[in-house]
Amino acid sequence: MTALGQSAAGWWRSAAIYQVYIRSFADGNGDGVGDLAGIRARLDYLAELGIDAIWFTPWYPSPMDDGGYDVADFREIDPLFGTLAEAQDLIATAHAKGIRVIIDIVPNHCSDEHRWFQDALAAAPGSPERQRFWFRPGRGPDGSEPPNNWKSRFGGPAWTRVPDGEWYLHLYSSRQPDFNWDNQDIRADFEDVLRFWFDRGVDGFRIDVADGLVKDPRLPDADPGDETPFSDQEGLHEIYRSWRKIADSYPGDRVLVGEMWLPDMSRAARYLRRDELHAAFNFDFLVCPWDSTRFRDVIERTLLAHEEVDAPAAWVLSNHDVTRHVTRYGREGDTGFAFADRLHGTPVDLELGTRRARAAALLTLALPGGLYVYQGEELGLWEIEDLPDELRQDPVWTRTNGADPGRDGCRVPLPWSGDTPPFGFGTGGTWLPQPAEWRSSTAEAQAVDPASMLRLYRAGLRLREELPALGDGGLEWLSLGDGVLAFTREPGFTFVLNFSDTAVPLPPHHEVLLTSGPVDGGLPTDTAVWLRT
Ligand code: TEU
Repeated sequence: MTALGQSAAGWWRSAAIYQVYIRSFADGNGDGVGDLAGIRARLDYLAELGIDAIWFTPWYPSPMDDGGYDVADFREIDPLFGTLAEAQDLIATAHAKGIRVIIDIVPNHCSDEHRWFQDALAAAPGSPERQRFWFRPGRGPDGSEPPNNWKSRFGGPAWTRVPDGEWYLHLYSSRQPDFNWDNQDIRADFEDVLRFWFDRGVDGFRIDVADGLVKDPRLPDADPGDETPFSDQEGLHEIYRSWRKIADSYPGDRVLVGEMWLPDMSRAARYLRRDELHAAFNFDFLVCPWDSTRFRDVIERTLLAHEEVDAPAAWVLSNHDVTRHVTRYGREGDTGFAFADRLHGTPVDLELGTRRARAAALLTLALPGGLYVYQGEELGLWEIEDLPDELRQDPVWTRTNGADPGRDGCRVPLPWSGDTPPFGFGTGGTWLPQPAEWRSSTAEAQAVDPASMLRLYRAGLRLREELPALGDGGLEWLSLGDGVLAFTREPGFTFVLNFSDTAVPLPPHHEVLLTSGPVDGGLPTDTAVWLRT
């Protein structure tokens, strides 16, 4: 493949995509917040890492109530991050280095500072301006109760009342009003936003809350945990079919990736039919506890569901919403993931978590399909659970009155170099404090340490490019005993991960290609190996 060459099957079917959470990646102007200039200066690091594409979390103008997922203007760049000219330059520079660019689009809601919401507030109940959102009268004799019982995913009610007595719906913070997708203005505007960015060279979109745009128009009460009136509604498919037509009308394989936390994988796969989205994150894999049977089950179910619609799986271990997996895997007992309280405060064995994270990285890189790497996972960063409360910025923290610590702990600015904070993040401070222990986690320190997480990711990504067996395709399970997850891929590749308590012998092979930890004779507990067979 040339720099941005198209493989016959579509680059996205096997892509390794690196998630840049802009505020925390690299700071180019010394204000303590990551920005486009910082990213531009670090593109060579990403090229050397060996990823195929970058996904940028929202870079649009925003009051940053939800880290930019509260968008005030979908066609501009927030001055905190840079300018539209810089964004275009960044896209072009990434392309020149053989890296594609995916950006976040947030169609479920906007910021309360978006012009359309401001217009809606200024307009009267029943006006066309209000119909772009979900404004409703309240319940109870004086309308002082919300129109229904829906809860915000950040805690508290999903409704907020405005001075004239109406309420508006927000599935996230009260500063993120939900759009009404039955309204033609919304549909037309988002189609135009897609074109705006495709025209500027982006290779695709990661669609935020992709399952949530369409609501049951009756807005019925829902039982706790039942999201059916506002998730996975049939009307969504028509929206994504029209988006797919737009993507397909551009040259060079533009892609749509859905962010959907759906309980039923076969329902999620329906969005991946030929004329809808190209891919969707596999969150069942992310939440899977550290157990060989559970992993095998989720991998099998994923591959089956995706095969039915001929879509590639998209494996993911971490993102900016969940506890970093070094920490999750370092917990005794439940290493899965629950949003409820993030198991905050549960003791963590970072050495154990790191060993498992290394094995999980080799698993993810070896599976059929594409994968996502969340910035910092290649450095083996762990969740920062002891941030001072007064510095926490995630609305989850305030809206749950501290019951849920929120997501700031996985968003701490990256350590690049040096022995003390800000560890080369920028010339100023950092918007969240970095721990002193990150001294040995910097990209600089890890680049020269052959045993580091960074070197493991680099080696794995490079081999994944080179070995025809990896990326898109299928796998055959191999039975190597209880607690051992093993499979082969053609031609000539075997993967083994030992979840059991005792070392296991390696199956017959020609060559050990890569291991997540020391292997002498047998494969130790929580260790993975790639074999040429
Ligand atoms: O997240 C969607 C979502 O519902 C969860 O991942 C959410 O973060 C979690 O329930 C909170 O506890 C997406 C984005 O990834 C997230 O960062 C945004 O906050 C959210 O949408 C709203 O735009």
